[in-house]
Amino acid sequence: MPIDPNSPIEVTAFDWVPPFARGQVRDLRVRWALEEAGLSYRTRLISARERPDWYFKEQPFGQVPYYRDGAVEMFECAAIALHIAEKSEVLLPRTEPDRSRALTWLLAAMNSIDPYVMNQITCDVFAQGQEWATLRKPSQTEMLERRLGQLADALGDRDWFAGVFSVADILMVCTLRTLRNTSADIPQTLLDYVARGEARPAFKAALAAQFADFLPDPEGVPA
Ligand SMILES: N[C@@H](CCC(=O)N[C@@H](CS)C(=O)NCC(=O)O)C(=O)O
Repeated sequence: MPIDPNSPIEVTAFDWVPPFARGQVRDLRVRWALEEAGLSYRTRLISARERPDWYFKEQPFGQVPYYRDGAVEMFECAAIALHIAEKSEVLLPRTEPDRSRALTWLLAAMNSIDPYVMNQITCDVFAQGQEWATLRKPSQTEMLERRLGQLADALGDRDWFAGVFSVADILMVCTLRTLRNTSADIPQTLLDYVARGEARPAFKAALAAQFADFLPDPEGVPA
């Protein structure tokens, strides 16, 4: 679904991030949900380096994504994705038990997997080389890899966590693919799962749209 400057749906994203973060910023999850639901949207771009004061009145932490749709104003990518999912059966099954499975796995992605992934990224990328991160990393990696093994077992031979593709997979795939920037060992079942998500036309369109919104890297590194 193309970006439409007249769409009532507005997504706030950053106009620039360093090359390693491109394709990982969390507005991707919202864009992907909108693409799956067949809803057009427009973007409002803000600077990550000089975040305007007024923005903190909308998103208290100054983070992206932020979402507006008529009277609806939201932050937190999972809440926004769920709001979009309510508009489309493609994202949230209308019947049980698939619906409750989708909700369960959506929250599992954010509460049971994302914290371990973010801690790993902190050790491997943001705090790389710092003494505390070097000391923390072995036990952090062990905990993460144990959890990834359990997650792979839970998925088993299914394609998607709720049985059918759902909003839960958007959050889970996006969370897992950020591990590419880390040293964690990811079970093949989950690598295949991430590849299935990334092969969806809606994911590809969302990724291309996020890249298209970035200013060129000032150091000339290709995006
Ligand atoms: N819990 C928030 C986290 C949002 C978040 O971490 N956004 C990042 C970009 S992926 C950000 O804005 N980082 C800049 C900052 O934290 O100051 C969500 O899931 O939407």
